[in-house]
Amino acid sequence: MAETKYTADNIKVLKGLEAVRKRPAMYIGGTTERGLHHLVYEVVDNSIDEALAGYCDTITIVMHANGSVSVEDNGRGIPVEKHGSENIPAVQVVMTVLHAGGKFDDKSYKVSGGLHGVGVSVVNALSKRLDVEIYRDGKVYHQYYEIGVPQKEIEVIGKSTTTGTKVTFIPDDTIFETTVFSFDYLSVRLRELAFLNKGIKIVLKDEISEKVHNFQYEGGISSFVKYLNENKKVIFEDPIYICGEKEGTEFEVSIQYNEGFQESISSFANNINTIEGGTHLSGFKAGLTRAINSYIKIGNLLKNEKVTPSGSDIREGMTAVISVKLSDPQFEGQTKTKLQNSEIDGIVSSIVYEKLNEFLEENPKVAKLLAMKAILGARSREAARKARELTRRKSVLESGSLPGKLADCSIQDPSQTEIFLVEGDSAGGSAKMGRERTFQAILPLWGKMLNTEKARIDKVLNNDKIQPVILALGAGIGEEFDISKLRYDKVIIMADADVDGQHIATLLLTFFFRYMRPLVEEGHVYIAKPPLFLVRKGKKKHYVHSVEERNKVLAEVGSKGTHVQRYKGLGEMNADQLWETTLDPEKRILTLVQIDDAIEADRMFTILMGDEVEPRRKFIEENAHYVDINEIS
Ligand code: 0RA
Repeated sequence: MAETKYTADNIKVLKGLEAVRKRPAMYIGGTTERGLHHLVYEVVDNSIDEALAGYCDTITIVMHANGSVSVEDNGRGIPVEKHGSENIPAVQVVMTVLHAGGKFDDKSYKVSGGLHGVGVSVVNALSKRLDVEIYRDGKVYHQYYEIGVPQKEIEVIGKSTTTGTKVTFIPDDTIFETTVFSFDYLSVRLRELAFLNKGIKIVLKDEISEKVHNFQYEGGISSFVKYLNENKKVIFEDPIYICGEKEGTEFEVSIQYNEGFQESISSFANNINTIEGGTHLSGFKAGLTRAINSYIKIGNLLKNEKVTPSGSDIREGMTAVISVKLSDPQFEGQTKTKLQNSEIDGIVSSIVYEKLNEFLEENPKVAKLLAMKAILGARSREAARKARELTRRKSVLESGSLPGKLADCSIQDPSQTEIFLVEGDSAGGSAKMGRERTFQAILPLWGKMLNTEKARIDKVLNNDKIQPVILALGAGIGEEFDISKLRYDKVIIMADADVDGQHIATLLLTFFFRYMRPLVEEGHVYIAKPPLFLVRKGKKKHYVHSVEERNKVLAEVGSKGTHVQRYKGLGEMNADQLWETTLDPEKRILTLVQIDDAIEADRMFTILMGDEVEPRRKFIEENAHYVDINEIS
């Protein structure tokens, strides 16, 4: 851009982009895989805004073979004429000025604002190269940038019969830890966006694998709820759908109940998944509790029952998606995903109360079901409370008692210690002998582990397989789970690599996810990976963890005089071998259990542990990466 004069504005622009490159985490949350994918969402958000303004119905995202990604929409096209008093095309302002986004179109609020709404200029600043093509006024316009800086003036490169915008960018590999996009990662969020913005067609294509996903849901968030409940037995077929508008805030919710006991509410504000909840969530809960309880009262359904349903009784077995769109969202909390706007609480609770009352009046069958379920929930809560009191008396906190089978470690400082949950008594015995007892504790598990997906909390608390785990960890469960009381830093599941072992591992993970979620979210849960084979040649021993690795080692050492032993289970290893392969921090392989996306993980556990068998088989065949397992040593 030899022609450009460095006006004060230009310098400001360069300063802005420089700030983004210096501290990318401030703008996109980080430079890991998550931050990388955030770039795509940022560009897509602009197209979603164009769609919500009513000008666009299709967004196509393509992962190209050269590692770039393009996002194309059929909206009006970003304006190309000179912007305001500045001598720069509007599109260049959008691409280079922080937060310029849709600012010159203030008729509608920018729904994608907030967490993601940093603007496409941030994507530009963090891209090795970004190309924008605009289809408008019968022409195709083009301009490109390198690390945010325009490389030429915008120019007309052809004719067009349509309108729209296409942004293609290739992330800067000096900024990001990885620049490889994941189809599955993108797919989860794009599907979510299609649910949240009913009718919009979102297409995701991968040029390399030739995979294509098409998302378009005329049912919007009701389709979302059905998707989440896909493999659960629902107690009524059509989700309840409620929406309303008040003081410029739009709110909608879809509710369906299943035969389970979990409460699962996914909340969104301006399309952002508010993991930490906030005022829209509290407003929804308040409105729901009030509506159901007033229905129960008016119908005198409680008769002479002593307990009144609480909010959580009413939400037992409920799957819901709530979505609010507001003009000036404020976020707080650790991950800035908690909606803060105080006015939203009252707005949402009054919409929900009013509209749910109408629904209950018009749908007496479903209304009765919900009321009865709530009353039943209240009764079992009472039972659970009694059970808990019993357990608490027995618990570590009060009596200091630890489970009989636990071989505890001697160090007291929980940040230094680990506990192995070991499948089977014989492996448990070897582990007890082979461990380093100062910091490693062993708890053998035996028999049939309870499927906590299908049990109420009182049953979980009293289960003789689960109770030792709760007592050993020492941090309680459910709403009373307190991670600061955790007795070990690492909780390591050690099971055989066969189907039974995987089943036990999954049951334990389900239990942790449902009843000790912070344990998983804060990265305390690991899976030990015992070797599958021992390849021995002379005195040299190689423990290997897969068939491929075995073949590689065999090729390296040569087959003559080589002996291969296959381990069928942990029980076949003696104490020394167990130490060498699976316990020794220097040599073992541990996989950290990580939750990338709580909504998808929730669905996954439902499928893995829920009622229906066929979807589970299909799911395991297809994928299981939402509890993403990253290998660390
Ligand atoms: C402001 C005004 C107009 C279009 C857009 C923004 C726009 C931005 C993006 C970003 C991605 N796709 C987009 N599509 C449109 C149009 C103003 C007019 O034509 O009157």
